[in-house]
Amino acid sequence: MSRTAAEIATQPADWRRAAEAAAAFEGLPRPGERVAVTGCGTSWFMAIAYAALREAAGQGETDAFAASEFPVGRAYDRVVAITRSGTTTEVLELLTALRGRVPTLALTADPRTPVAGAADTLAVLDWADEESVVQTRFATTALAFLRAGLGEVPGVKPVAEAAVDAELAVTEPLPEAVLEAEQWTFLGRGWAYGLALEAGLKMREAAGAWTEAYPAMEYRHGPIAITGPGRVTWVFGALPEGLAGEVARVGGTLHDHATADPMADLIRAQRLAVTLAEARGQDPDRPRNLTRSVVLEGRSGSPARHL
Ligand code: F1P
Repeated sequence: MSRTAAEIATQPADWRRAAEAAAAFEGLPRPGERVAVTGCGTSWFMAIAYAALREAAGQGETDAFAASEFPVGRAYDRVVAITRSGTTTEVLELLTALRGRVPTLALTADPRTPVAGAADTLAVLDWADEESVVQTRFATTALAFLRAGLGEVPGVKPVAEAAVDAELAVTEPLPEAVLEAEQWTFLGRGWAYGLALEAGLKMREAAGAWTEAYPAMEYRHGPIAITGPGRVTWVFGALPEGLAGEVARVGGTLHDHATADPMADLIRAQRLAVTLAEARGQDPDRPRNLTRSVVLEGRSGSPARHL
């Protein structure tokens, strides 16, 4: 078994621990604060999911930005950064720029990294750190931590229930038609949109697969043109009315697990990415052209140092 597959399998326990940690942690955004959440790659997509969840919880306006595109001139009460490695240049530069102007909280797997000095407050989720280059359990555990910190969110299961769904998602066989497809489009509404983005990235990172990801209601506005026989449309969370019929009309395969927590369904997409990588003769632990973290040197066109 690859290290990536082994790390994917620990997520139910990782999320339970995240919920306990969140209950004891003081530095989370407070209800009513105007918050921005940030990160790069997978961490940015978790930021997008959390921002939508926090607004759904009625806890205040919450924006999400890729760290490289963060509007530093805007007024926020708190900025939350997610970085597994603690070394990503864009995140560190942003935290440095915000120092003394906005209180910052960083979630990381490794407190012995520069992020410890760059953020005002640190949440260390080291039990979810990964040997794998592509992120799976750290990302969902960071989201579980933030999600648990929101308390009750209307229409969204508590993290403990999501962990029960995750138990099934780590073991249940993946449908043949999904495994054998040549293309996958991931969709979601609300916070599940961030998870759709992450599913698409995971498949690209681990398996070099052709994936697309959209807000579910945007799918009919063009992207459905991609769907057809041998191609999958995968919906996280609630299935929009009429969508199943439209996917069937164009000959696509629909995957939806509307009753399962969307974060648990992301585990299925992570497993699909690993299975596909192996089927294509790639090593999921050594993804093509990728490294654990991207550190930019010099900052003006000079090459990146991949850690
Ligand atoms: C962010 C990240 C990863 C991505 C890639 C490069 O890392 O963009 O999500 O998979 O390997 O780094 P981090 O800031 O969360 O450590």
